Amino acid sequence: MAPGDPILGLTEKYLADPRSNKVNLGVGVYSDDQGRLPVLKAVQQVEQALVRDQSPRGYLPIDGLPAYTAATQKLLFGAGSAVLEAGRAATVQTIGGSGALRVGADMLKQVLGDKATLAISNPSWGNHHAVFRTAGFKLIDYRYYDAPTRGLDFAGMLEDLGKLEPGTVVLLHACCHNPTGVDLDATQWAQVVALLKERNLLPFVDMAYQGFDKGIDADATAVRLLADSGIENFVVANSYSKSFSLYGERVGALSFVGADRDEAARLRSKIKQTIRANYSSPAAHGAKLVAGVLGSPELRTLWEQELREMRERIHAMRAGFVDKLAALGAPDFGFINQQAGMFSYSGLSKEQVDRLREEHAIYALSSGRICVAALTTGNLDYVARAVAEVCR
Ligand code: PLP
Ligand code: TYF
Repeated sequence: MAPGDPILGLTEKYLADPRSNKVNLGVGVYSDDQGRLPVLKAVQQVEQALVRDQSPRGYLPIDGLPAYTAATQKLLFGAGSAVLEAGRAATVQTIGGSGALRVGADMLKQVLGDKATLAISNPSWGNHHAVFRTAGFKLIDYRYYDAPTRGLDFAGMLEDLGKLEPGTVVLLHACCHNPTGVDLDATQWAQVVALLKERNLLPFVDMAYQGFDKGIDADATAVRLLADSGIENFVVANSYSKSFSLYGERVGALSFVGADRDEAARLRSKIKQTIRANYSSPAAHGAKLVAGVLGSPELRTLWEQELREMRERIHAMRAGFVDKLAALGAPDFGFINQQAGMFSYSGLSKEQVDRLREEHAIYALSSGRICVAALTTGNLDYVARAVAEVCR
């Protein structure tokens, strides 16, 4: 038997739990205030049009739906970006953000050969290690999370990145760091980008939560700074699973930036070769939904509004949770308001997490990671009381 996925395995346990007051703060999925996975109105409108039109179901090109990849480039780099004007970006549609990571890893491994090494934040999303290790990379950790302050060990991060061999691939979370919720600010990003350039490192940005903290452009700060940095090559994997609430449709994209238009064309040919030998071409439906929303000014505005509602609900749940815990006399959880996105490293120990599950039917990861996007006005009080109790 292969070991199960620690996050998805916990959801299986949660689903099998008969207690009616159960709460799943394990998996990273956004719920609305009724505890349901939202179906965005903008997405529904495109889907209804697709049903009406009943177009033929041919294969997509290897690199995906052109309207989808073009719209993706504008979201990542910004409309009017110099990288896009110069034709330096090769973007392909992938099977979710995970597929983007894997296609990117396979392609880089083929190019870099035995030297292929990836530096990963400590900690990081578990699947990062699995994907790059399986693709044949050597993995190195760089310091990131500072447990005593529940914040960023920025000095340690710079020191570790500064010691990497030139050519090392550096995986960076664009925003809403999974699992900690601890992000860099714009000034810190500028320093990291300068260091990556000086040390000739290859940036690989994973952006799975664009729009979930500050907004579409602010959350893309790392990508925009890299684009303006003069660094010739970098990679972006992005996912729409969260920002369109389209988890099961597997919508993501992989972008390789080259020195110029010619290099971008060579990069595209290499990525297509990797995809062809893997799954041949991506699935059409989810890409049509995203492209339909982003291609219509009205639906795009509606989507941005729905995305804003999601991030504002998360901010409100963070604030409400912190306030309730303070009112219950729990130790200070104020740092949760400083963390970004769906996750928070709560600082709860494995024993406290076990007690939450066994005594209160509240599921969290043994690392103490909780998904704050699963808190609702209906379960907030219950969860805060249980957390305060296991902290006593
Ligand atoms: N990258 C990070 C940091 C994630 O948290 C996730 C999780 O969903 C992904 C990538 C993968 O996204 P997808 O579900 O689109 O494969
Ligand atoms: O970290 C999470 O919870 C999300 C969802 O193998 C997820 O990224 C978790 C595990 C996994 C795939 C997606």
